[in-house]
Amino acid sequence: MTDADPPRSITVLSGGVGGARFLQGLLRLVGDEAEVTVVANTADDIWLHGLKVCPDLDTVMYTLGGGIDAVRGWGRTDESWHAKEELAAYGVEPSWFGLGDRDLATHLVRTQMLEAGYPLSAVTTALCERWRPGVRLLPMTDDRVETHIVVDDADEPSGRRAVHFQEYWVRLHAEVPAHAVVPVGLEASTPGPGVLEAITRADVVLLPPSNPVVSVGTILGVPGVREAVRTTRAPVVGLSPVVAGSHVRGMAAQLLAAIGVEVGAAAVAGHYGARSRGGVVDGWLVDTSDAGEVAQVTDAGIACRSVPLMMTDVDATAAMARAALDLAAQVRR
Ligand code: FO1
Repeated sequence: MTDADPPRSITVLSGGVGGARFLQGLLRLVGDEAEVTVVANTADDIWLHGLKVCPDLDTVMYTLGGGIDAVRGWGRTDESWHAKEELAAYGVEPSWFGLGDRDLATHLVRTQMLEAGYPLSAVTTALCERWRPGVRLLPMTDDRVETHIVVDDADEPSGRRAVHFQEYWVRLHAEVPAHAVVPVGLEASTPGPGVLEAITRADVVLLPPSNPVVSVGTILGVPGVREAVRTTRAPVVGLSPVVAGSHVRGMAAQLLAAIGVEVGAAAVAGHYGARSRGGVVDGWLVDTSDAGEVAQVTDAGIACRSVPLMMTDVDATAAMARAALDLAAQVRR
């Protein structure tokens, strides 16, 4: 943390695995010096076997609450899969989604509360009573939004069909071309309780190395959110999810291609755009392997530094968080 007045409130727009890993480092760095609010993507959510599954909310909650399976990066540690096996034995589809027995309890509690009339934000607060993630975890919206991906399908007259994001990622392993990303319900959604205030009242807003299309991009697509990020008094700093031309993990490369954005650290910064030119970021961190792209980012009106961005452990992510807050302090002046 720089000697300048350290931020008291930090808001992070996060997806799942990548965002959660970064948040571990941020919390290690700021400890209880700052309140961290996470606005999480909910368009990966899926209704499955009558249950509402919220992968990004749960990944942040489990990772910061100590329940995550660190190898998978999602779902619960010490997991078993008996319910999944039994469903498959009945021939119940989808059988491709990894529904763990411990994880199932979260979806049962969530679905019961939703059916009792509680909004997703209230459900998330209730679940966090148990996990105590050390952040305020806010769904980007309480409305139903689901990302669908348009892929090739020879059986369709149009030659294409839309599949739920989870089918694209989990069943198809993002190995087929994504022709379009369709965030169903996004335009009709409204920001969840506390979301806009968390952005406009923050001392710093961070865009972690989450998927810029289906995670951060979707959060920015909730009507009102992009405007709040563009106009907040807080400096906005992002960390590149692309390192040396690769997304490291996940499917950012495939989805950037679907929206016609090059898979590069500077290209993603350009996609977000400089706030001074109508975009959403003031600062951007690229990995040391992409130091050659710093000038391109700076030319786009975005302050840029190259630092190690591989999230190998919490020390590494804490160093990334420190670099992001230092850059935020620099651009604030
Ligand atoms: N990812 C997989 O690759 N395979 C799975 O079977 C799987 C199941 C799963 C269950 C609950 C959950 O919260 C996440 C799960 N994920 C699985 C990860 C999930 O698809 C991604 O983390 C996000 O949707 C993308 O960020």
